[in-house]
Amino acid sequence: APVMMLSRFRGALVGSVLGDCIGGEFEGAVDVPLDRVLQHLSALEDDTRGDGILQYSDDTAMMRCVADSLLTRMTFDERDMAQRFAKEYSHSPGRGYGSGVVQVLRKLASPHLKDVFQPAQAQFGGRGSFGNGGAMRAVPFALAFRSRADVRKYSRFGAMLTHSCSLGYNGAALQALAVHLSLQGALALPKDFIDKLISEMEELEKDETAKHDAKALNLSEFPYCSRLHRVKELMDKTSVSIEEVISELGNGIAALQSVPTAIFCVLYCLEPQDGLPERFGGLERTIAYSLALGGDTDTIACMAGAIAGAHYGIDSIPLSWQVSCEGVDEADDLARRLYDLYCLP
Ligand code: 8NA
Ligand code: MG
Ligand code: MG
Repeated sequence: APVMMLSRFRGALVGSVLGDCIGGEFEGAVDVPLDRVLQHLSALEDDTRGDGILQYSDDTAMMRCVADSLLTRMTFDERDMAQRFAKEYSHSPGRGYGSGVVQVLRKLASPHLKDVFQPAQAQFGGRGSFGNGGAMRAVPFALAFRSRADVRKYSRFGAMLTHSCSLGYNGAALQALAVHLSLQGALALPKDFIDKLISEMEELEKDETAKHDAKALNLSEFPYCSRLHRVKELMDKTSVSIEEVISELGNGIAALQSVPTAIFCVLYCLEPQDGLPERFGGLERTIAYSLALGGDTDTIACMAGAIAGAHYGIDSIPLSWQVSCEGVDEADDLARRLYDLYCLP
């Protein structure tokens, strides 16, 4: 049966929260044996375990601010969104925020701030953050806006509130565009899906600022395009090792080292893979595989979970996983309300 749009919306936000909560277990780990991942996942099915629910981190906390702001303002309002980030941080500072972004979040709390984009621009000696913090919270932009141009434009502005380096905000656009395409069923043709993302990123990376930022970081021009081409090469291989994925695509906290990686996880797990249980559906495979890469596991699983959830829909997500994670019901409610907004004429 075709996956209905509302199911895709719910799958996207719930998949994102699950990736964050379930992936938190291995955040920062260098080596994550698949055995340990599968153990962690089977513990979710055991309702006698009694060690409480898995908590969400900054990824979900900020995603909720983005969704709440878009729903309340019914469009992108940078001041409203900035205030929600600041308020959320001051209310729960212990959610595992990146070490740089907390300075921005403190400055955004000031009622005297004139330009809400300014604190982000002052980061890292004026170069701005290239972390994946803009990308990890970008999903609601794909659910709120119907046109691809709007998804692209507003996901970048939304990221610029904390990430002014083009590698940071273009990573957010890539994540939002991947979810946008997945919602439309584009993962049915994986090669087309990646080609569409490459042509989107060509547009964004031919910009002078993007070229300047890439050069300043010693990267070649069109850094996202070149990673996406590597994703394509890996898709063509008959077998791909974890080491290869990490060395070709990365698993770090930089957006460049995690957004293309998350996209690869989804594409690789469209089909059953050795080492992953046969009873797993595509979304379960995607989250399991994201964790096995190690590194920034909560954020990579969060981004991959959103893209996969938009493809497979809410019914592909085991209930035992959903009840094991904090914030799932709230994410489901946000998804339903974003769907109503999306459907407005
Ligand atoms: P951020 O903006 O603080 O960036 C993250 C880190 O990237 C910074 O702390 C720097 O180390 C580095 N960085 C970014 N830009 C530059 C630059 N221009 N020059 C030099 N270094 C730079 O925070 P963010 O929101 O992007 O971070 C997102 C990640 O942080 C997510 O993975 C999230 O889960 C969280 N995180 C938390 C922990 C933890 O221990 N709690 C660990 C990893 C990641
Ligand atoms: Mg996190
Ligand atoms: Mg993380």
